[in-house]
Amino acid sequence: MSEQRDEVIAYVGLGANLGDSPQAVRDAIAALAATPGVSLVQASSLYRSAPVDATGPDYINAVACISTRLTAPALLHALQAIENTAGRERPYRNAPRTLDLDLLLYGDAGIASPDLTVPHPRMGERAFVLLPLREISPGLIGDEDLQAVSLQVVEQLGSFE
Ligand code: PH2
Ligand code: MG
Ligand code: MG
Repeated sequence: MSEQRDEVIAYVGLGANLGDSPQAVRDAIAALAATPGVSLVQASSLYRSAPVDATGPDYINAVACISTRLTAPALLHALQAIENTAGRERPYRNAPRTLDLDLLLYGDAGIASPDLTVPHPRMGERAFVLLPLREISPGLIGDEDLQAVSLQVVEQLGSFE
């Protein structure tokens, strides 16, 4: 019998602040949906915010909910391949980027490997993650979670902006 993995619900944070960022985020959502072993469940609207702990133009962010039969490391690899196709360069930490795809949640797994930490260690400090996440999965984010990031200015854009 061939090995058959159960589908896992996972959440991916998308961000970009170089080039045509809205288009890069939309293209990345399409690339995720087209990845073998990944089905797109729902994508949030696009959001605009100033860089947090970083420099450069405003970011465009979104969050996608996917269902996947990929393992977490295989999914991470697929995310990095999509980043690389978008011309992602890594000159220094938190440098402006054409595309950033972060694995936020992978089922209820806790992962601490040298390459991957899940849940994403900084997601709770970032309104640009929590607001789109709450848009698509309100049950995941409580009022207290949003309270903690309420001073961060994040503008919700239409999905087609
Ligand atoms: N990503 C970072 C650092 N800072 N700021 C915003 N507004 N959006 C991001 O996606 C972002 C950031 C590192 O990945
Ligand atoms: Mg990131
Ligand atoms: Mg990243």
